[in-house]
Amino acid sequence: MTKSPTHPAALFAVDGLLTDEEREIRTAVRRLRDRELSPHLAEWFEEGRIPARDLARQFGSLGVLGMHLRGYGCAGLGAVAYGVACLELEAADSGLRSLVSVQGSLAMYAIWKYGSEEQKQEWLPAMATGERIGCFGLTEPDFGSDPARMRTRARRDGDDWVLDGTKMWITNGSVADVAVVWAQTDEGIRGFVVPAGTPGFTAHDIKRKLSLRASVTSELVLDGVRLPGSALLPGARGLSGPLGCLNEARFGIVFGVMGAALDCLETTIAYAAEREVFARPLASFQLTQQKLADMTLELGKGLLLAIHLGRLKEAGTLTSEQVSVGKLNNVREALDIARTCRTILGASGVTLEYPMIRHAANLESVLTYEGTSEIHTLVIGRALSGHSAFA
Ligand code: TGC
Ligand code: FAD
Repeated sequence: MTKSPTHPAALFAVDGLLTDEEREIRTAVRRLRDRELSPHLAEWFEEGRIPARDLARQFGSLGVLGMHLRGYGCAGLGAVAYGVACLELEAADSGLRSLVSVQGSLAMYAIWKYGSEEQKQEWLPAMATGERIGCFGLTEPDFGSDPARMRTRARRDGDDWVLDGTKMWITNGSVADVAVVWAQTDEGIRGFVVPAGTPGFTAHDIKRKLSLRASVTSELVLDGVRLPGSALLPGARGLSGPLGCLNEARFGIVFGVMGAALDCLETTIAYAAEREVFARPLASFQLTQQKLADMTLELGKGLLLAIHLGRLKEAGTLTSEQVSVGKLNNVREALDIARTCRTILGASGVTLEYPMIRHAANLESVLTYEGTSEIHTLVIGRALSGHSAFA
């Protein structure tokens, strides 16, 4: 006997946990995804190139750039609404969600949270519309997990600052109009707003990536970059400045990766219903059903965790350790789901005709950036044991 299939998210009644406004945002982002993004995803990934400016303007028109920030042209929406938008974007491609995360949660957030009124007025409205693109330079060639040891240095020269150093693996780097750059100073780590045209500032694309191909990743070189005193972010002192921004972006990833997982699972369920092996639908075999059931459990738990963390964020009680719990769990499970879905498609699963190998390849970067899985494990371990494994 056959029954009509149930959608995986329906088993967890996730829809009922969202407000009408959050569902409307989901519909709007999904519409853009279906019409403007999905037809091009395989091509952008294969070519390793995206129309970043056009995309930024489209995301700006939709209102998702800095949508969780208040004022300066931003919508001031809740954390779950932002999360739902990340989920829908990452169901398209992690690289496109990254463009939005880096713009809104890293570059815009840094200026919004730590910037002067003048910096906010100058940059945020144009970044919210996507007219201007931002990047966030924390990682260096020798210091990724341990940014406290960064070598980039800013020294005072009269009223000016002069920056020297190299930042590596910077999303949106070579298409950015503005870079938020973190540097050592005599008073500890400070942040700077660096307009892309400043003499001594150059950005080069990193080539031959096999993950996050639909995303611009660059090296930033700062060679005697002279900035006025007004380029300093006055509100950020020490490593807590950049780490505060990372919390925002990591939160978006908790939701986002569930979008990649859901896209894989939906595609796989449809494929397994159609594909016949041994003269029966692939979906009718117990081993396939076990994979589908196990993946649905992890997807549902991940969605519930994301919404729970979102409600905590809206209540103002979310801790950075709780964000680590969400980032570690949901990225790990999404990657596992993408790989398992790939097996169900057999050889077809290794092509760009289907999304799983693309999502799986992308999720390898997501596992590493915004704090590797090992770093989040150690953050949780520190919370549980009281002992820091970093010191
Ligand atoms: P630690 O001694 O633990 O902390 C130094 C200061 O920072 C504060 N702090 C935080 N503040 C806000 N949010 C957090 N998550 C925080 N974690 C720590 C802490 O309270 C302290 O403040 P204060 O005032 O006492 O000075 O620092 P540590 O040197 O031991 O390092 C801790 C560790 C390893 C967890 C941290 O360095 C870390 O998270 N490393 C990972 C680096 C990372 O995630 N980089 C990401 C770069 S950006 C990116 O990848 C973008 S990808 C594109 C996309 O998002 O789509
Ligand atoms: P390392 O820090 O060298 O780590 C190597 C390995 O050692 C990892 O497995 C790590 O988990 C492990 N390790 C490190 N410390 C410990 C420890 N204490 N105990 C046990 N194991 C440990 N950065 C930005 O600043 N801005 C961006 O926009 C940005 N975008 C990115 C886009 C992409 C596509 C990628 C891949 C990266 C991006 N990054 C960005 C950089 C990213 O944040 C770093 O790659 C990440 O923080 C890890 O640093 P690393 O690559 O230097 O690895």
